[in-house]
Amino acid sequence: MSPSPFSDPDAIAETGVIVVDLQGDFTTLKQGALAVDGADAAYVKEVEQVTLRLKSAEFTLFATQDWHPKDHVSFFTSLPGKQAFDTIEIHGETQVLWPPHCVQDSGNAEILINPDTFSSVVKKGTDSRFDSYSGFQDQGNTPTGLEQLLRAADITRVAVYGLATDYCVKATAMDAAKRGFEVFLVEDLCRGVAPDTTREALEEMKQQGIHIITSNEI
Ligand code: VGL
Ligand code: ZN
Repeated sequence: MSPSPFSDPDAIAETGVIVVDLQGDFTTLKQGALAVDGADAAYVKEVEQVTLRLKSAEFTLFATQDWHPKDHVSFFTSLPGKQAFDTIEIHGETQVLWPPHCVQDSGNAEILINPDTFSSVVKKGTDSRFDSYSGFQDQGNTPTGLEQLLRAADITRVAVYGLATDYCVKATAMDAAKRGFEVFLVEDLCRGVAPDTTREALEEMKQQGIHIITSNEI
């Protein structure tokens, strides 16, 4: 077995950990509006434990937070006659219309790990006109600031996990790879909205050169 790329202090200093959208609305634990299968109490506890272990090991930790205004374009309630999970075309892309979720300042928009754990929490999807699955930029190409934070911390490599594998985790990992970071997707700390799109997401990430690993490898 090759040595873990995370074992020596220099490697750890260059590695950022990005915890994606670990928020009540995506969990069954908090009976979220967009609860993802398997995002239950045991899952959240495991993510928290591993994240705290990585903090003790001195990785630099980042979190993304879906943070939508009440009238957000991705909510089915923003369009007359639409239902949850209908799809429409916006800006030439297919947009799933979600139940309202992660509404700014609502309890279920809170991150389920103490925010002080992270060196930064990056909010996304804050513009009512654009969705933002990626933690790096929204669909109107406005950056969130995450890339600058990673560069300022001299990070070249990222480990990514959280919710949901087939949407925000995938988009964030793919965007990191496109920006030249070496990306490790921690599969056992992710849960997906649907099995088929989750399988496809893992395949697409592999093809992009993203390493698919498990939490015991980091
Ligand atoms: C997400 C759907 C809508 C996610 C966010 O975090 O994967 N999915 N907004
Ligand atoms: Zn959202």
